[in-house]
Amino acid sequence: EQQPVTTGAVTFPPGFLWGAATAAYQIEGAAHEDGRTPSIWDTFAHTPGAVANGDHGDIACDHYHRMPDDVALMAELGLTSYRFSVAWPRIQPGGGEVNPQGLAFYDRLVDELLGHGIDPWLTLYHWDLPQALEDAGGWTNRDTAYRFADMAASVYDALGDRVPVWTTLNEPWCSAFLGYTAGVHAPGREEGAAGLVAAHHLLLGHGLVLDALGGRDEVSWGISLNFTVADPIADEPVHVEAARRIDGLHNRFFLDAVLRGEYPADVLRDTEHLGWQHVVRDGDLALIGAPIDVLGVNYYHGDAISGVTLPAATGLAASPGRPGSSPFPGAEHVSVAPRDLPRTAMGWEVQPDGLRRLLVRLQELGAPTMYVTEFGAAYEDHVVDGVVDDQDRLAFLDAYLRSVREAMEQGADVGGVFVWSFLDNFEWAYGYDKRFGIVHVDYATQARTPKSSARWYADVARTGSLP
Ligand code: PNW
Repeated sequence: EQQPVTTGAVTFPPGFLWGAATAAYQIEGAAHEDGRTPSIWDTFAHTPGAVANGDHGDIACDHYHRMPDDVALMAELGLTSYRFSVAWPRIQPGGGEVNPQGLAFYDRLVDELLGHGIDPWLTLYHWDLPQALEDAGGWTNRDTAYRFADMAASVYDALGDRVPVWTTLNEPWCSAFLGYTAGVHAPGREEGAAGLVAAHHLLLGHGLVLDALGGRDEVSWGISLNFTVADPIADEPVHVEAARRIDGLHNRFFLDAVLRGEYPADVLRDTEHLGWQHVVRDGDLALIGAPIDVLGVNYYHGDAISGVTLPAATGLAASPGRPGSSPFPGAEHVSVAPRDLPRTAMGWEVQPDGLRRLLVRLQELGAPTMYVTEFGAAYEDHVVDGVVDDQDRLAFLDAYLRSVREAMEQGADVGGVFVWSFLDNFEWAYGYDKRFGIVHVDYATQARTPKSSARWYADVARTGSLP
């Protein structure tokens, strides 16, 4: 089923969006300023052994202080859109009362973007839950969904007049299953079915926000989900069944809830013995399945799935040092089998055709207009005479974009793409070791240097075509 990736010039339709993405905790720093209090990621990162090298986001890219220069650089690179997230612990430090100084930062950011002709795309939750709310149970506590809707309303009151596109959650699969089941992301809980409970409450939060703020003409609403393309390693029942389980937990659980207001019957059956389903109350799924305007698609790689536990299995839980538990409750026996494909510095397979297949499938499943809200790669960058000539990342982005264009030719309605990431940044459990930026950051000096991929992407954005 893999198709060869095209070569030669490829043109995208007029109006196609060329963006880049970041997230608050990964770039902002200023962890203790203007009323901000710790999030679960501050706590987790400061827990010995949780993050590579003991790295944390106290300073990160110092974007909080360098925001105007960073926006000027985005404009220089010709980005038409910028996807960022707001830090809940700046907006509601204790999870409740609003902190005007925290909101003011995003007010300035939005004005700065608009002043440079860049569309702000705002994500309400990219993983930084106030620690105070985690202390009350975090996403395993239903009340957190209501706190989230409350926070969202405050942000919307302040910025709803200027931000055209809003997404509720970034990658709830990661928040739920890496955070509460595998324990490799904050809050570091390894509690099996807690991931399913957290996933439901995250989705409920999404639904409550749509209920309160959605359905207006002025702005678009959506959610960014992270997908895999799960292929059985061989056409044998044990592997086909395993791939179905991974597809169910990773993709369809979130997709069916959001697009159709139901959880997939097979996933409910596979996880029934875990006793989590009583948290789903009457009416929840109707809220969760409310119409959205855009679907954010985050895609890095697919997975070759084996139903037999492999000794050298890779990739099930992202963490440098700690193996963690399986992030797939009810599918603990499943392994990811390494394929003979090139890999990025994350160890992730370079598999551009997976993105074409994914987008075509999502279209068939009835997705609204899709935006690839994240694609990109970490590579070992080298600064030579002030230049980062990242031909590997450039080739990766080129191949994935060709795949997007092919999907569009095959009927997928895709309105634009966002590279992950604008800047090198705090790569969660991997800390600063892994660099995803099209702009290099020297953390000692905070100097920004656009890599070759950034110059190339600027040309792509300017011409709307791949050379
Ligand atoms: C996404 N996994 O994270 C996030 O949205 C970004 O914040 C992040 O920097 C980027 O992708 C690169 O990792 C993920 O283990 C982290 O499957 C881990 C996984 C998936 C996505």
